[in-house]
Amino acid sequence: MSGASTTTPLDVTRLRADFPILERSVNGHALVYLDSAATSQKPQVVLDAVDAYYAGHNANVHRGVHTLGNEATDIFEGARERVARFIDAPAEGIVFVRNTTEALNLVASSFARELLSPGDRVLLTEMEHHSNLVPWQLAAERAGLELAFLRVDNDGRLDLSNLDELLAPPTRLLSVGHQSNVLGTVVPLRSIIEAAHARDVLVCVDAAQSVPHMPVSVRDLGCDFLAFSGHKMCAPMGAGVLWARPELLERMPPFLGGGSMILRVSLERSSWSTVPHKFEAGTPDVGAAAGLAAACDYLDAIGLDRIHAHEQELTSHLLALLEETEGVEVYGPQDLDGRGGAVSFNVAGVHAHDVGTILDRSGVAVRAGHHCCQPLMKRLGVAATARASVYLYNTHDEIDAFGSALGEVRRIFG
Ligand code: C6P
Repeated sequence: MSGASTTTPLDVTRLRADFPILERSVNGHALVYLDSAATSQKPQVVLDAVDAYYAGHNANVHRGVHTLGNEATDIFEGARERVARFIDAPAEGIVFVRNTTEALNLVASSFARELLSPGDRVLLTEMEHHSNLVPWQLAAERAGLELAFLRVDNDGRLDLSNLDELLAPPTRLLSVGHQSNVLGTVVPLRSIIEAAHARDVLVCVDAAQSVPHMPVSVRDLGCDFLAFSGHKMCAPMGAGVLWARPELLERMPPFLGGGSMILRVSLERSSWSTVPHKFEAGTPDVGAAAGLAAACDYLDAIGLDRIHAHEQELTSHLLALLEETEGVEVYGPQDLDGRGGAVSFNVAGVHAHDVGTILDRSGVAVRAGHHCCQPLMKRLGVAATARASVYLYNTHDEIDAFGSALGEVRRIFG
């Protein structure tokens, strides 16, 4: 959790100097990177931490009797403690995985196998990323589960009018995204979790789009599982995190089998190592974990509340600019109430991919497509959207540059 409780504005000019990639140009223009919801850029301190690990300490973990092995283990286990502090959670519940997708597959596969029975219901929402949908479809098929869905209203918010009904038996688990990667909608998790727990329903949170952008406290939320990806919060690709209540991890069977996750192995059967190691089969990505710990230090030193305030200011500017632009439709909440900095839109008569390609000619990077949310695209009645998403290093001027480049799209197709 962030130690800085002040909301003093960020010194973005100074902070941008931390990110070497922001110095480059694209197609003859200064890079305007508005695709951080897909993956964030990395500050030099994170690159240095990965480099320092490989240059000075590289060895396999949890095995060595030698000095390098012990140092690598300390770095890896130190990263676990650091990440736990970042999300204000007990460290023994941190399982290192590759990304959010793997974390959610772990929960769906392992929890469903042992702790759910045929006929049990898992509640999801219409705006989930495929990573929080497909693993549950697979689990439902294997374990005979029923899936149910909270719907999205016309403002792009979750329709919670039938939440109580959907939390009733046979619902056993709710798995929900904290912030939609398409609509930017932030879900009122605290009250949803309270309602779920009142019905003895466990809650799994896909925090891929929230942990990088706002202070998130597991203790405060009271969730049972929380998944996120380091690469969206300034850390390297390959460092993903599942936090789970340790008592649940104790009861869940392993996800993958192999080295590092066992206690004893005979030819016929095996017993498992302690939690969380039971879920970390094989050699982990220690370099990425070192980078993730450095990213936690970096973001906490700035303050997640200040980052959030900065993003809110940019999002407000972005929404106003899109509203002023003729022929543009924005999907999701139209104001800052319950929304973050991922903004999807379409330009009338222009395919989202063409919008993205023309913006790129001006050095502006946005994402275009279904954003791994095909059911949500169906709900919105579109095949694809363009999406601009902001982070701590973006500036007001960059939003203006995006606006000018969007004008070019309208000029070409107008
Ligand atoms: N969204 C985007 O929107 P991975 O790829 O495993 O690190 O993250 C998957 C994932 C899960 N949940 C949400 C809400 C997400 O936004 C994402 C990743 C990216 O551009 C890539 S599709």
